[in-house]
Amino acid sequence: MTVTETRETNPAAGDESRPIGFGRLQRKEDPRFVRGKGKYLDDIVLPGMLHGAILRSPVAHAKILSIDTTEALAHPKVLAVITGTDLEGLNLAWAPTLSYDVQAVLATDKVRFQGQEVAFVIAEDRYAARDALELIDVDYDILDPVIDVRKALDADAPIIRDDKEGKTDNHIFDWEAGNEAETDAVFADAEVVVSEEVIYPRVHPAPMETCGAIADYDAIDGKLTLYETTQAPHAHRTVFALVAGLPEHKIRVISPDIGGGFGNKVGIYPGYILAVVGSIVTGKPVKWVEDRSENLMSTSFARDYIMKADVAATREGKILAVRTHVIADHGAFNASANPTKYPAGFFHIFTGSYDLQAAYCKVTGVYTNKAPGGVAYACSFRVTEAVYLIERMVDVLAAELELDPAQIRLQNFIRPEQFPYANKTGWEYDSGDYEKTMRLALSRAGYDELRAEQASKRANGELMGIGISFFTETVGAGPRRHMDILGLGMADGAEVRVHPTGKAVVRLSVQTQGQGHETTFAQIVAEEIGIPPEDIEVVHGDTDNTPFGLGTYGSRSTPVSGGAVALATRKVREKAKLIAAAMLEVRPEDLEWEKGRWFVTGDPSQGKTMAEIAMGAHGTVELPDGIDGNLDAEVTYNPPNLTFPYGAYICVVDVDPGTGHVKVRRFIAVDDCGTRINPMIIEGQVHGGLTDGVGMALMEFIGFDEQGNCLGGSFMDYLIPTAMEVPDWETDFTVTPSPHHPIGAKGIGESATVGSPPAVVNAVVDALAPYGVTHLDMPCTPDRVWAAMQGRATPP
Ligand code: MCN
Ligand code: CUN
Repeated sequence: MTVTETRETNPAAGDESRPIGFGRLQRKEDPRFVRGKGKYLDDIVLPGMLHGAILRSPVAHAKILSIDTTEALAHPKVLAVITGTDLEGLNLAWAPTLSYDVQAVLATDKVRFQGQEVAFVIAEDRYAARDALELIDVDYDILDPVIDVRKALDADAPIIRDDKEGKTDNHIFDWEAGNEAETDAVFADAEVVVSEEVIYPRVHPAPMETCGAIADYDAIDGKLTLYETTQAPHAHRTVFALVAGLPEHKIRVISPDIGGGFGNKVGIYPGYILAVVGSIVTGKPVKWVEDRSENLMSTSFARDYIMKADVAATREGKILAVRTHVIADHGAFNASANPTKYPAGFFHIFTGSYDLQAAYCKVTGVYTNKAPGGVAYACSFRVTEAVYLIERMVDVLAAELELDPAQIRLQNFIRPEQFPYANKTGWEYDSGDYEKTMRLALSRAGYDELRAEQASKRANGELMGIGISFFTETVGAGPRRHMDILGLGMADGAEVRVHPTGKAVVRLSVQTQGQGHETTFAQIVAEEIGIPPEDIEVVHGDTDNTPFGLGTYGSRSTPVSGGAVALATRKVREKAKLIAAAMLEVRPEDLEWEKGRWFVTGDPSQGKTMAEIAMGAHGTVELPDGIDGNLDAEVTYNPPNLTFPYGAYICVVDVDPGTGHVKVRRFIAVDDCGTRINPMIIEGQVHGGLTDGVGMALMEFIGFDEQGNCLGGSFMDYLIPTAMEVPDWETDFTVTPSPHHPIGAKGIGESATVGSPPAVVNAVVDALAPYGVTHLDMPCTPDRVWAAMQGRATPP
């Protein structure tokens, strides 16, 4: 059954800071994680299992003249070496991407980025497979690479995708939102216009566990069991069925414990397909697990947007309109994982939290000789880029008008009575009280005292900065009518079963990567039918044992799957009512619900608990017509809209005037994700996301040299933050439930990663105001900060 209408009473209504289902519950999954008993992909060892390793291109752009595998095949422990030519014979050399492009599984004609997959060795052990890579001889004819995205569309730029018939440039798409003419008209009459080029550099999600797969193909019954590090097991199974031509019912995708995904584990990588081919070819299970450099150099990167933006305003600081043109670097294949109709993801929420008269954006996607990807790293489908742009631009405007950055935001917020609010690019924001959240953050920070402290420090030549960011997210894709990936509508299923003794199991289509679903989804069931969370088992990550759904990304698990779980559990509750009525020999209308129990109106002593009803459902009681003999229910939830969580962040930094080193001294984060299920898990999500934000703002960077060598290919060069670089987070919250979500919850998983980078950069720029600095691109490394203080161009 598909449910679209969901306006039921929100259980937290009337007591809006009450969490759901026992609230701050310790995570059910942690006993196994903290004792080292998690079962990750690389922990799985199957009998007779072989190991695969990938030979990768050392150069960014080259013709392949020849590949000689003779010596590798002669290695005593090597069973097979697969090249692109072998895959061509199986029609598998190219695979479709999630953006309707194709991507080389193994290169046949050319290599198009450093780190691209060229050959696959299968050997008895991982060491032998790795050693044999060095025995493969590839003859490359080096071509000029396209590295600078600004030159990718020049007439004389080398053509990267000459595999596509008739392709004569590196252009992928132009996509626009909003109304250009209306926006230009507002600009023409505006008193003040500020402009800036804002770059969100290429970064990488770098999860603790890299990507991998184990394929186990059984030639006798034609069944493929595929263990994968995936955030979306069901979508992967369908794509494998479509790509490899394997019957879908013969494919079982299992996603074991995942050591962090952050969007890195949404796509289907060549290594996964190669493990499958390897298992079919050798008749044995084949494991492939990438190392850190492979992960950083070849799997889905994030961002890489160059955004030229203008803001129109009045002299008093009323923001009237925003427009932007973005050049989006998608790398060598367009493999970004966004809903089909949105090639720039949800970037068109770049109007932010402000009530504008007009807005327009145009995004141009281009190919370069870099790794493919783009939609990853807690981005909520590129809301990261959108929030960074608008929150940086509001500060640019505030500086121009000499207005306080807190004041200018308060002055322009969408007001509570304007919700549901239709913005100028097509979104309907569900609910919000932005001023309340902002004022709470300002008071938690002691904003006025901070400004006073800053003034006295400045008088002493000390550099202190205060940065504000106020973000609105859009998370929880679908509805399916507007949103799909490769034609699969974005909805999610949930199934609840109550066993005869009153213990329950809930099966999900989404997949936790560390977010604590085993706890929070049990809490939703507990809230709805009163069974304690410890009596509820959460099953996920196995397509043979869970209902279909699109998976975990874009912070959609709670907004979509959480809705499915609440509604399925309410179906169980209604079914329980009919069964209880039969057991008590009364009419269902005469029953009333209290948590965990149906009782007779006016006679509370006459009632049945869920456990008694469950036994009744499976027992010998004569059940009413239309009620089958169980206490189970299933729902596919197609959300009517996305949810719009938001937050106010304030960052305080000190900059060393001698070295340009930035120290984050304080960070205040007030989030509103609607009804809160588990406050402790929410805080954990926010702490993690804030750490990401400090990392991106100050350290993380995937750069390339002119030849296309990746300069961020190891943790020696790609710097990620540790406890040393971050302060003690100061978090707080407001609660503005989503009016359309069954429990009023909005997503939280990506909010802090989305919202924090502009707060940090705004703080750094604020600290550098005495030097006349009005903008600085991330990452604000000491050399860049120091160069800005000298009035010099940003070093690369
Ligand atoms: N939650 C809650 N109350 C709410 C909203 C959420 O208690 N109102 C809880 C949820 O039930 C869930 C957690 O917070 O346990 C995150 O929920 P949600 O916002 O629905 O996000 P998802 O579960 O869909 O997680 C995806 C999101 C994304 S897209 C990225 S990227 C990211 C993130 O989560 N990757 C993560 N957080 C991560 N955290 C960890 N540890 N590891 C990752 O890979
Ligand atoms: Cu954009 S990263 Mo999360 O949606 O998996």
